[in-house]
Amino acid sequence: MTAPAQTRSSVDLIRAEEPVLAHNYHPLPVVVARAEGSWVEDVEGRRYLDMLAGYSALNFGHRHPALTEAAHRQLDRLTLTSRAFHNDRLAHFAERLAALTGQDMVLPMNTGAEAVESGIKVARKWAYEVKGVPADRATIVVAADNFHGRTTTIVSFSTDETARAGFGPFTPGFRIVPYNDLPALEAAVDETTAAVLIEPVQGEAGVVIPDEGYLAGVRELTSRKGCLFIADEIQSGLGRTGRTLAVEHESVVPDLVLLGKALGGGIVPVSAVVGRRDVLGVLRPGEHGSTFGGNPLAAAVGTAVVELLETGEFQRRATELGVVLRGGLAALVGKGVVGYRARGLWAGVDIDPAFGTGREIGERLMAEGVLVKDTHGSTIRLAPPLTITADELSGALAALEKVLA
Ligand code: IF1
Repeated sequence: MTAPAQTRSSVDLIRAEEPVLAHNYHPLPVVVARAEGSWVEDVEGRRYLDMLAGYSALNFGHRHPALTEAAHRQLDRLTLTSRAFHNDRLAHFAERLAALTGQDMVLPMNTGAEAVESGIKVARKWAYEVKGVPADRATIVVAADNFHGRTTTIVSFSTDETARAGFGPFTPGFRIVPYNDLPALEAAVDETTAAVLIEPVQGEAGVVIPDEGYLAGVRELTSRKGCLFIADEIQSGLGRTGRTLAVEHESVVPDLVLLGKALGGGIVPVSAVVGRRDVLGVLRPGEHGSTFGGNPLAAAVGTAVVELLETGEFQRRATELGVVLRGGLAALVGKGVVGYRARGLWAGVDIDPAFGTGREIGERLMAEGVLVKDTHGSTIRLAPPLTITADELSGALAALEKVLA
């Protein structure tokens, strides 16, 4: 922790943002200056338990020593080559990530939205070249209440008016069906369908977990109808739900898996499409790419992330601490909590509106030294680092009980 002391106060820094920073967020009024593990510290030295963990980008906590060490070591050797040349870190990263996810090939990108865009492009190309869909007729079936990112194409198939309104014209070629509804999916998939793209757990929608059998049903349906199953595991993957991938809860292997967030260890943006050779193999030189995708710093950090997940320790922690989380939330039902959905160390908690909006609960929790994020009015999202201790988690649940009392 050698950063120079910040000389401006939190209030000053928040005020300074207003005229110079685009207003596309409404953050809690905390200005973080340093962090370690599950804890962040603001410019005045107040400490907060981080129960959001960068929307799961910080699954291994802030500045996990194995990850910062990998980054430091790589910073001193090589940071960027572009894909015009090979770099000596990329093969190893791709091998280890493919092995971890049970897939053949990796397409490295940077952000989650880029992984989604890449998955869409690969699926369309596969539809034309392999499936034989007539040119420019490919469709992709998605779920209502999805969240896959912010690009123009991705918001084209969002059902959230705030995310969409004012950003048209939109990209055609998407069909939207209700989530967790296999008959609706069956009706929407036809001979033009390149892929079904879904989140195994819908994060932004409020940690919506489909019925048992849905993911296996999507796999069966897509295989039978001859289209791809693309799982967006950008938020649900890499340990969060107690498995490496959330689809493992139903022993499902998608054709393409989209990864991001935690793949960069909370240090650099790293995303990837991982998938079968006969699908990702449709890409040839010049057809897709990225200046930064697969850069050696990203590959070094990504490899260190894969190594952490190979131990199984974080998946186990998510499962075990998930029991603590669900127990604590169950005890609050009827005492300000209307209901909750949880899988692993990840929960959407519906607050009784009589007790305050999600935002107000977030502000009150902040005063108690706990940081969370609200979604859709009266729901708060809990997704602490998988490194959190049972005591820290119990402390956060006690703080929630206190602010609801
Ligand atoms: C924001 C939520 C989390 C994602 C899934 C792709 C992406 C995301 C399943 C795109 C990104 C983010 C981005 C952030 C808020 C956020 C979010 F509230 F919308 F649901 F995490 F909880 N697929 N999720 O969840 O990844 O391009 O951002 O790297 O946009 O404000 P990205």
